[in-house]
Amino acid sequence: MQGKYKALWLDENDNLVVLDQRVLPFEETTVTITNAQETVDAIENMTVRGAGVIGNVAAFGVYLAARESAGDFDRLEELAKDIRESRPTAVNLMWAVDRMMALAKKKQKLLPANFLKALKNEAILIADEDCERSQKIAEYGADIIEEIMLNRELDTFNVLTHCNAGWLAIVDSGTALAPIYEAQKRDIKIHVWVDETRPRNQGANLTAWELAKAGIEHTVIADNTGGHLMQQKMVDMVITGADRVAKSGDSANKIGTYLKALAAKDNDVPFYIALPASTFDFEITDGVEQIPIEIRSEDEVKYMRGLDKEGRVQELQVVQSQSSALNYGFDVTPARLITGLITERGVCEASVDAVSEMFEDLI
Ligand code: RUB
Repeated sequence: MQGKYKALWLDENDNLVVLDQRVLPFEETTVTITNAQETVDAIENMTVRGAGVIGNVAAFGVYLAARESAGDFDRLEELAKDIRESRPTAVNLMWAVDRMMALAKKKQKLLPANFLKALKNEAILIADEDCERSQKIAEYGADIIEEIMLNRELDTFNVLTHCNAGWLAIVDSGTALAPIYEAQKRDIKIHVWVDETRPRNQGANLTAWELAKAGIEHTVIADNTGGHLMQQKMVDMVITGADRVAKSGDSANKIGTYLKALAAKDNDVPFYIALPASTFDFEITDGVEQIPIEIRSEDEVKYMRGLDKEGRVQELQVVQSQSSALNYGFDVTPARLITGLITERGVCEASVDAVSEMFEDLI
């Protein structure tokens, strides 16, 4: 079923095909995106999610928007703006749209066919670069795992992760899961504690699915379990992805990440964020104050989807109708709780000085 990348690819008509992440792990189906509005819908309704892949879909979305606006540059700018605003927290979305539109501006005098080709190639280049970044993150992260194993003479390495930051979230092996895939390649005995990640269960539904496919040992836990496991010395490292990271290292990630970082600090468990440079927002230094946090529909808290005993996918209401619910999508983990940032350029301390030094050319 899959094409060039595992989570998304172009079909023979140059439409974008994506794995439908809303129905995994119970169904493996795809959705075909043919224009800007369908791009916006797929990002908003979380057919695709995860900071990196949102950026890739947005980049291809700008290409589709250019095709649709047929030489009308003002129209293209409007459509690109709609795509850019489809979700507020993951900064890869804005980064990818801005990069595509910067190219579009430069190339707008080209013949229509050449203009489209340039945009398509740029979207492919972004995805190709993400694959390379992901592989670098894999290697730097696996080095840390190896080092901790050696120092502590561990037989099995236990990692805890929150949400999904695997190849469904960034092509083609993820951020937080990339070092885990690399550790498997290096024959390290690894076991993953998978936070279920309410309300949308990206851990239980997506991370567990990815790990099972790769044959990596894992156990799904209720979100509140991590602290207890850390007290019992059952977690050697926490790694998560991120949706936006300030210049200080303050990191926004799926709601609940902050609580894991607090528990990790209290128990001396190393807590790492894995991210490509495109997830930094160098414009801001105070993540808690400045990163916009998405508030999603209360229905995501009030309803849950799963298989019934007959094997049919059902959605069940789990909160009485009279109660309201509040659904913040993300929280911010302050830099002081983060052991290090695993990036494609190496492992960086979570501080303004270290980030500014490593990414000087991008700031
Ligand atoms: C996704 C989420 C992921 C990061 C990691 O939230 O918080 O942990 O996006 O992504 P949602 P990446 O499911 O609401 O999009 O792998 O790009 O670091």
